[in-house]
Amino acid sequence: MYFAVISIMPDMFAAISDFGITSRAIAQGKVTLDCINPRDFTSDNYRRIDERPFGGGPGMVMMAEPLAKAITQAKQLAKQHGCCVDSEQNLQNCPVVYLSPQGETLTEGSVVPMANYDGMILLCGRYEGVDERLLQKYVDRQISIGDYVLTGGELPAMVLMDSVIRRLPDVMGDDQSAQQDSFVDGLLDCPHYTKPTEFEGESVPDVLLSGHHANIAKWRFVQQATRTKNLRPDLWQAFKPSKQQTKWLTAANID
Ligand code: 9WO
Repeated sequence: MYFAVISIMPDMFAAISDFGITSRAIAQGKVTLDCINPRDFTSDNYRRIDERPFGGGPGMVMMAEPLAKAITQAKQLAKQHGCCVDSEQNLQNCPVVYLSPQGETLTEGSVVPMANYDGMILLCGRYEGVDERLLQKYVDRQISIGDYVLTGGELPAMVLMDSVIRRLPDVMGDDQSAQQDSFVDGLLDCPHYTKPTEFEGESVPDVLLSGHHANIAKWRFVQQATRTKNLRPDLWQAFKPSKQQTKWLTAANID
């Protein structure tokens, strides 16, 4: 899967390219990440990418032209990396996404289909924002990672890439773990335990040491259900249990 980030702080993305599972996915050629700096598309000596806002007000606004040229470069690179185009050479499955508090809120449900994109071009704003004309003409989707305002779109872009990359085939050590994580089945995660069996006087639930896989599966589901019902009633309301899960819920007196 191809990712391009448009950012005046490209070095931040070392967090994705140089560490952890995302770094391994890049090393294995499952993911390509290009960091494109709009400053490289300026024509003045000061490499200006921001200007005072028309109409006055605090701060600076990112200018449309350097961003437009950077996005155009990203689209070229996406095509070179095999992202599909239509008969008019327009990218078909590689949206330009602006990370913004005004965007649709990212959830595991919206992440799942993103793993089927050929690529994503992520526009990271700074200062007070981006010239509206650039957003209108070049941005396909706006995505928020939550109802708070940050100093830039780079961290949200990394959150989005991490959530998508971990869902790509064979990226996680055990494909199952990507599927079993919180939210995938609409529930919060169950508790996890590992060695030692005794920690500061606290032991491990016996069922997890029993080797009885059916009982372990039932215990883990009941834990998920209890946590979700107590902590996220909104998720619990929307959850549709299978026949087996309904039997387990009845036996555990959870409704
Ligand atoms: C700034 C702002 C202030 C008050 C109310 C809404 C606001 N939106 C923005 C905004 O979009 N700012 C741009 C991107 C430029 C400044 C840094 N940016 C940013 C993106 N801050 N916070 C985000 C963000 C992105 C995705 N999910 C959560 C926050």
